[in-house]
Amino acid sequence: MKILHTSDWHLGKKLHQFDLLEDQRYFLQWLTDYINEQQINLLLIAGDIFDTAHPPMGAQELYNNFLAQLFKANYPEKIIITDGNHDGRANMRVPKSILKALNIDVACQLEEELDEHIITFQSGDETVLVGAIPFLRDQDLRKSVSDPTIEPEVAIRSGIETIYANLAEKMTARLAEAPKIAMGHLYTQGVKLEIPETEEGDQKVPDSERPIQMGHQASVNSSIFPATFDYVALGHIHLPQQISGPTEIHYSGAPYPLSFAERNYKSQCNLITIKGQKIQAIDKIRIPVYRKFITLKGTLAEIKLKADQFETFTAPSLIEVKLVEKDYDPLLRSRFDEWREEFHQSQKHAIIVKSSIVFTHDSRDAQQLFQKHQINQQEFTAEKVFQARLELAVDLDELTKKEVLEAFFTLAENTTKND
Ligand SMILES: [Mn+2]
Repeated sequence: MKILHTSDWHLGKKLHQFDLLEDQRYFLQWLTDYINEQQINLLLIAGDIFDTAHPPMGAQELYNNFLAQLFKANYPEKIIITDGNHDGRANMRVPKSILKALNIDVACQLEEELDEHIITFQSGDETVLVGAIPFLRDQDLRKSVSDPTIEPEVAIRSGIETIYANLAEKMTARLAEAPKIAMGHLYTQGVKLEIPETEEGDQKVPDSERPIQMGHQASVNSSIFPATFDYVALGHIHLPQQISGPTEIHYSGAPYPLSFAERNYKSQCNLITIKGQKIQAIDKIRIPVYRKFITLKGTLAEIKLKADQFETFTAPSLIEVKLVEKDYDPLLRSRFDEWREEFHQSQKHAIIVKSSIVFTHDSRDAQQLFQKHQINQQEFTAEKVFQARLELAVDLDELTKKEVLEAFFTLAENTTKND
């Protein structure tokens, strides 16, 4: 039996007003072809199919056409979907009964009986059990811990742990000898949010990405997934990776970059092959690159030189420009805009979708202000300024500050800067 694990499609996502729908269409076409060529029996999607609770029409159409296309084909025989923190529950719930008739199971909220989350899937003479747990929201978890003196994060963690422990027990009771797969959409401790190397030598994913990926949920220790599970199919983290723990715990990662910070991720799906009641192999299946995401940093003169040097993939590359000039120049923005206009008219292989300007020797009054708040001017970003201001807010407690900051990061991510 062949099982494919994917997650975090974020259909409907825009990158600084640039619609990624074509990137998503390209991936779904590849996925449809791959599933049928390889005769995949079961497809697992571990949350965040959509980017928002109310995705644009184009994204919904793309998703519906994808499901319809798969339904007409022989493979997969079944699809199991869990809800992520970005998916709106109502949106996922409405078609649940229709999807069920098409052999598509959707877990969009925690049911009273955990048994309802266990799906028995049979293909030929092989059977697997899948425990499909959606993104667990605070209200799902608060029920299980009634002691008000317990810290919310501790209560959430122990709530999640209890759910997976009970799920393992119930799956064993259902069919002890069958291979067992647990699904989830959550943040696990020890997860890597960093990429090994980038073109500019940046080693880290910017801080701004962390709170978004973590959501409002406490992170769990990988030890909450007992060895009863043969494989844990996770979503929520966009960098594909295996988590060390009692069993095979994997994030499939997002199938394409969703921000410039993710430009060097190598996107994949995980292929799980089961033979004779056991997992025989877990393979990383590379997803073809539709386009390159490129960050260019330097003076306007340097950017102009660099901008003409990329190879073309299936679609034009998307470029983020970080202009860094020494001395303050009030005309730089208009000079850059002019050149960008020319650049877009003169070629078809790249599109500049984001830009920012930093003056390292800026001597205007702003300098004093930012020095006072200990912001290094080279790191002068809206996020840093907001963070510094928030630190001065004596009337807010730490938890509120954390929540306000997360909300700001989410807004900042969705807002076009300097355009
Ligand atoms: Mn998520």
